[in-house]
Amino acid sequence: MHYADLLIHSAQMMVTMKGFSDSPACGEEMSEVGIVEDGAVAIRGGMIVAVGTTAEIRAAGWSGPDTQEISAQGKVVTPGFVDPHTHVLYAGSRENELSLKLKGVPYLEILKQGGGILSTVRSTKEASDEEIKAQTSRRLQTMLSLGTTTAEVKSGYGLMVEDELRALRLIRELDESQVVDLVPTFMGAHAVPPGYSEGKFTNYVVDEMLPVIAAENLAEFCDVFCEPGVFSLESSERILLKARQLNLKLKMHADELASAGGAELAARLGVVSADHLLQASDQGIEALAEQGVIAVLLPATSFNLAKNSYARARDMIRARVPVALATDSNPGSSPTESMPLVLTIACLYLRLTPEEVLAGATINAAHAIGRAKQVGSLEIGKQGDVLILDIPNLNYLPYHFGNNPVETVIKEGKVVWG
Ligand code: IZC
Ligand code: ZN
Repeated sequence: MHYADLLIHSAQMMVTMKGFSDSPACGEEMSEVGIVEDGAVAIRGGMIVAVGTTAEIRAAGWSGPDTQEISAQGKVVTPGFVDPHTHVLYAGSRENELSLKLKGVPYLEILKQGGGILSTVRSTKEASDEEIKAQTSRRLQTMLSLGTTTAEVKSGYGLMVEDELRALRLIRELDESQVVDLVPTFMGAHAVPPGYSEGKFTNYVVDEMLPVIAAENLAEFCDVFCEPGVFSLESSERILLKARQLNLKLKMHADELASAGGAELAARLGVVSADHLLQASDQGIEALAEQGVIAVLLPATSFNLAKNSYARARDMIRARVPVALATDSNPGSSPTESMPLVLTIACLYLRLTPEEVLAGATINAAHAIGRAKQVGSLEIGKQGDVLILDIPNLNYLPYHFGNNPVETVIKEGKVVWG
């Protein structure tokens, strides 16, 4: 008999999210979270080998003399959170923009004046590789302590080819040197740098950057900030079509600040995910549902922009668009690393249930970054990425906010935090 290396047992409530590894949970499926009472999960060689009640797992004899056992009595056990949209690789911060925001200066106006994204481009360029990695490692460690075990990370604070390549190389080095699994996205089309028109920079992204980025094999996805005043629908389409030709998977920042047909374009291109979507039209939402595009919603960004405007998550779920949730962690519009905070805001302001927010932060998030076969649920054959939450039931997770509900983080069968 091969015994487990780790057995987590006696969970008051274990939420498995099982059954959605092939396609994301849509509509009422987002409430089918696979709850097991008195739950247990056994891990061997970093992978889940058994999931069930404590009695079932004990009867099957998974626990041997060298098996580490952790009791989750009175607690909730879930898959590790997957954060499918972050911009965590950068140096510096932008707390100076807070007073501008409070005076009513819009986010895109700060960018037009050479601040915003362009200010982080400058502070990142001035920093050494070691400084960028040290600052980003700290953010990733905070994310891990808040339950995130897998995260997407975008480039986009380089804008010029050598700086974007550097960012993607640093993401790869960080993936190897710290615990959180990282999925790299090329986002050279994040802002138009000084000295370029949008058209000229789009040509540069398509003709100069994308071929080099694809040849270096450092990115899995390509993303674009598709927004009036940043990259138009036409520019975004050109960039994404070229990226697809070069075998990159596609994502889009769509309809965040203005309703401009971003969701419709995302559906027409059949991107993996369309993100933000605060201003998506009814037709746009229908089109996303028809194409099976995942809506990655970023309610902490809405909260932090402080305009009382949130994505229409209920309409999306009613239309059977698969919904995922992310932090959008970035120094401008969402300076947080906290998935638990995102879950609370999603519950209160996107009007999602505790079950739906957990589906959005685990299995649907894994689908949004092409990792649903590896992570996002507690099922045999998946990575042993597990959270023990010091809460008595699932409702408590979004209910008690502003603290950290995570007691223990297990990554590939090893206790890595708590
Ligand atoms: O640094 O402001 N929205 N990109 C698009 C961001 C926010 C990141 C930033
Ligand atoms: Zn973003």
